[in-house]
Amino acid sequence: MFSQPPDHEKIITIERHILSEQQSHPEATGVLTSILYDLALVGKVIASQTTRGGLAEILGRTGNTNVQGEQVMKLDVLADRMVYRLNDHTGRLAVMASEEQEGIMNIPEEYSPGKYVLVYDPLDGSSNIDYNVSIGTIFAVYRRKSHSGPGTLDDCLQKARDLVVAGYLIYGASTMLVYTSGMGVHGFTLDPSVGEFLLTHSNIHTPQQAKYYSVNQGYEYYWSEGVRRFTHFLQGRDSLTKGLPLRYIGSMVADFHRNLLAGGIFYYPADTKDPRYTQGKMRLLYEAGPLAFIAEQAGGYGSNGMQSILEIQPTSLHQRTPLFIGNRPLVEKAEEFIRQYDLVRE
Ligand code: FBP
Repeated sequence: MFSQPPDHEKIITIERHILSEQQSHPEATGVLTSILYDLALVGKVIASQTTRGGLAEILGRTGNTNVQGEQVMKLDVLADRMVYRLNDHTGRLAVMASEEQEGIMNIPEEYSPGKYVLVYDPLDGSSNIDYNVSIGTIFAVYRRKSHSGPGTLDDCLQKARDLVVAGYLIYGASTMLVYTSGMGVHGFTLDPSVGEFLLTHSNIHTPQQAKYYSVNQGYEYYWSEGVRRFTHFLQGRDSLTKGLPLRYIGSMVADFHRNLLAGGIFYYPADTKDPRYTQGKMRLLYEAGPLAFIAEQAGGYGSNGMQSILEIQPTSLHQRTPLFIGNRPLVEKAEEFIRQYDLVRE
């Protein structure tokens, strides 16, 4: 049974979309277009595995622990290798950095280094892989700062404000690629019948009215007073506002994506439960930074509770940060509670 051929009027591929964007950038060389196309291919390859789940021998752990001190899942390794292999020979990148790798990843000597830098979280939501819950890949592209030769650590440690492209892939009921190159946020859905990502969500803007709040409430006991009081505010406990429903998937990409489209706030504050997370759990470079860049392009805001994530200068590849991201009024409210109840006591 042939599926209804797509309406050719609606067929806007990533390439066509970026080429139309490029028209307003006469200096553009098309390299960024190609990098995004490479990442779309990554998405197709990973999706071809995730959609087959248990059939594809990709579930479960490898038995190893990564630089974050977390159990490494088989899909973490596959996704990490996929992103690197599909990008190491293109001549477009000078260096890469991944959540799964301790240090920077240089371009193999046989290939010439390019002018861009790719940092990425190959598989976000690892704890959900075995339970058929949406997971994702987060990516961010910078221009290199060094002039030539192999890229450096310094090329990777750039503020998210200086990003040229940020995006994520989400492997859920459908596979989507959402990106911004600083000209709005656009979503593409993978059409398995043609094997192409097609534009389905143009110029995404977060609705003014927030619909959900997303946090692992199970950790409330370990939060600061400011964060606890902010959560009570969201719940309407202070009877000043009607409470918001809680929605938490445990895959940040999926929680962020829902709130980006429906309106809401996702936060992962610092907590005293796990000594690793006293500065938050999310990684600044390849989780909080790119999503904050996207949020701002969609009319939202990303903060560490005190300042914009986009303005934080990274000092190490895997540094963590508290994260509050989504509708700007709500994120600013979180900053207000933290300023009022947490900063005073120090
Ligand atoms: P990774 O899976 O990339 O390590 O990301 C961290 C993450 O899984 C987020 O996607 C998610 O929001 C959070 O951790 C869940 O943490 P917790 O289980 O503590 O709520």
